[in-house]
Amino acid sequence: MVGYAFMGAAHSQGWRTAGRVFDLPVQPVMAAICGRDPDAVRGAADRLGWGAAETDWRVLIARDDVQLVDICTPGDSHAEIAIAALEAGKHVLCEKPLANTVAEAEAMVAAAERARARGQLAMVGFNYRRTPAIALARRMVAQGRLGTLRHVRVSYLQDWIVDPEFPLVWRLRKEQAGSGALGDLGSHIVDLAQYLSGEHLVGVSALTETFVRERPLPAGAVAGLSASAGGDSGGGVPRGRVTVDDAALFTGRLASGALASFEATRFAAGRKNALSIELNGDRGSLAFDLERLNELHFHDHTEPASSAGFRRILATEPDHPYLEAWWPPGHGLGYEHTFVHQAADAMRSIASGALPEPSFADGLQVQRVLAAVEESAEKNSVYTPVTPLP
Ligand code: 4PW
Repeated sequence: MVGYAFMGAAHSQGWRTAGRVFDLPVQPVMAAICGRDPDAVRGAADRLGWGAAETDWRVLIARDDVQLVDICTPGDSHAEIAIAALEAGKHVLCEKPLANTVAEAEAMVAAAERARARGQLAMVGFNYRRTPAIALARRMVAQGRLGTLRHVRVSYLQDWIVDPEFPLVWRLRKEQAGSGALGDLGSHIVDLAQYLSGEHLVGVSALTETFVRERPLPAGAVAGLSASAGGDSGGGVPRGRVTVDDAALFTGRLASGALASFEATRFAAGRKNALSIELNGDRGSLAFDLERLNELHFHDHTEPASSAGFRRILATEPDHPYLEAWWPPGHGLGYEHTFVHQAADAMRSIASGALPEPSFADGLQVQRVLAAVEESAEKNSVYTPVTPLP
């Protein structure tokens, strides 16, 4: 693994647990973790359960005992590490968004295709697909339970930078993160809208905004979604420019003609990690809220109106996705389990040789949607086509 902050810890949890819960055809072994600070990475290795610590990712991917490289760094290093690892014959799992630009994502897909011919995995970490209720919703859409899809309505709301004095962490710098709420949160909801509908977006119309344009510089290295500002004893806190969006709102058209709406923001005071989805078809609707992630709401529009209505499905039955290996019905799962399922799915794809879902090509397609959103927003919401995959 490269990186050991929030996502590194979440992925480590997945690698540690997957083989103990699921009956996997191949077992993950946590060989080595990499970060630049020798003491910090040694501490992370001990804390997270890795066998060795490295300070140079090139050395990490050259190790004979490393067969898969899990990239949990900010987006500016995804392409370089992923391409080098694939070319060194390693399988790769890369955190989302796949890259910071479409060009980088295209180069990663080209490397993934070459590697696929050699039997290597290249998978992107859209972990929320692995929430049992979301995977169940996908199954129900594919079974035709919603009929012809008309609407997809998704939002992903957080509030950790509402305070204008929250420091300028890497997620607020374009050169590291690529974009702001759009790439960090919007990439998830674009992926989910496309995964659940089984369709690609063909065009978008967007607004983005940066509400707070300058922030104090952080006190030191920052992990997770909290941080404190630095400063000196005399001259106050040095400040820097926010170079990403704070919020992105957009509408889109799916290939079938269904309409989709998206909202991604870090300024929704009181909303911590509120990812909600609703799909409406001519035979029914589905609704999901990550803050109640064991539940899926379904309305069957073919039932008599007198008794029809949304009903709550508790997605904890053994025949629901991923639930065969967990607890008895009603004993729900949480955020971290999505990473366990991701690790298990990666192991299964490696063993079967099946194209992983989501693949690097899926990651590139999302990247193209994000680029179209940025282009549309620059042109004051002009409808902008999404470049299709070949
Ligand atoms: O899943 C989310 C991420 O993609 C996390 O809750 C935080 O917000 C970290 O980055 C995004």
